[in-house]
Amino acid sequence: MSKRALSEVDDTVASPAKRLRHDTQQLAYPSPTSAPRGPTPPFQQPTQLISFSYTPERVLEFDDSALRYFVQPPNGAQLGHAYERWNRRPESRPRIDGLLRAFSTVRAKSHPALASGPVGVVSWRGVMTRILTAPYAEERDGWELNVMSVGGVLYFEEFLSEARLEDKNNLEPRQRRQTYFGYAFESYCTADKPGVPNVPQHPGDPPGWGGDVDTNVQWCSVVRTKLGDTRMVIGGEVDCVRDKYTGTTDTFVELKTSLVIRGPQDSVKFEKYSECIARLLLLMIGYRKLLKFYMQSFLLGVPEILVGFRTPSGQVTTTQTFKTVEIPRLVRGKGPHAWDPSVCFAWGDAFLEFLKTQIRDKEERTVWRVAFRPKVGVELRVLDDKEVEGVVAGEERVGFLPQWYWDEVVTEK
Ligand code: 0WD
Ligand code: CA
Repeated sequence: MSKRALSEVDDTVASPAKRLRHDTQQLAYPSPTSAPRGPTPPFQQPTQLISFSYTPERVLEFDDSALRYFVQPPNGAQLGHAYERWNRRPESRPRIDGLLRAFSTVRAKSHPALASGPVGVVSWRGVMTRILTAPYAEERDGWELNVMSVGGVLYFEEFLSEARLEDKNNLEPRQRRQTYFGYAFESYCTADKPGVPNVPQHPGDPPGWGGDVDTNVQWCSVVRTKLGDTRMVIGGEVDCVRDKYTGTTDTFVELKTSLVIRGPQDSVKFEKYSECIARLLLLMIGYRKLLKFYMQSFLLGVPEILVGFRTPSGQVTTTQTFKTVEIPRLVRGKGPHAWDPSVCFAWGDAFLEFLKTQIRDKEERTVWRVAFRPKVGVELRVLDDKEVEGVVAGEERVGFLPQWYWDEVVTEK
């Protein structure tokens, strides 16, 4: 307490950033194993606001040119195929810009789904996934988030230090290859048109290969949803749609791969016994990974997750589809590693309320940093001028918000 009081004494002399420099606020995670007290904050079914594509040149277009359709992958697909032809987008700072362009566009059109009330949070889906699953994070899963609050809206952007960026760009060859397996699975499972099997493009391409992997190309959906009292605009990458694109999230499919350690043919024997299947899948995928799969898809309203089980060398041995909303039931009460999504939603709601309380009435150019400490909780602090410079990184920005967006929201007020 005395420490806090001290740092508040020099209020009069310092800028807000300096004033709060040593002032760290903390919020502990709830117990991951006991059900949250009180009612679980409701999570509203996501409504799509807009979609967009990134072209091979990584240009954002408000069209569905990058949208893919689900096709059944061939038996025994080899995920190492065309590894050497992978057009790999280098890791850069994960910026919020694309999502802001989409948000700005739907606001300009006065989208009816935005009429129900003010938006409280704008974030990429991957960031929200990590926030909500934080009570279950393992020791090595620490990370940092940058937050700004402008005109009552909280903006989130993951913070990657130079060192972390470097690590991500210099993956061990083995890890790189495993990352590629995931993209190759997407290639086998998707086509340009519904129901039309992929035709090989290169000599030597195996049947069903959907084309070489280009990680520049992505199709993204931006949805509106609400957690507790907070309306949120969330954007994320969607792998493909099943049969047809309806302009809603109803036909979205998330594709995943998972390593099988035991004989996948076992699953056939258990097919009739749903309990056995559930246990087997849990063993094969792992509790924590299944929580990530679930939350990632749930947040964007993706109803189906298709998992391709692969051998260590990258051969798909079997696939299994999950209905996203049914996943929590597979896990409920299944031992000490079970998780409960209501813990995540109660935590997410508490975290957002914590931010709103702490950030109230502060200078809007302020950038906040939240450190997620596994098994402990979060720490919130204000960045000093030097740190903000690091966030701006010599680009035309106010904090992490692009200048054009800042001008747009500031002139609006
Ligand atoms: O540059 C970066 N470090 C990242 C950029 C990290 C994570 C995401 N992004 C970008 C995405 O490319 C997209 O444009 O942010 C936008 C929104 O993504 P999201 O949907 O919020 O991200 P997330 O849920 O974390 O990941 C979705 C997919 C992944 O699928 P799997 O099945 O592995 O979860 O985005 C892909 C990947 O296919 N993805 C990436 N693509 C290129 N570079 C990266 C990355 N670093 N990370 C995830
Ligand atoms: Ca995926």
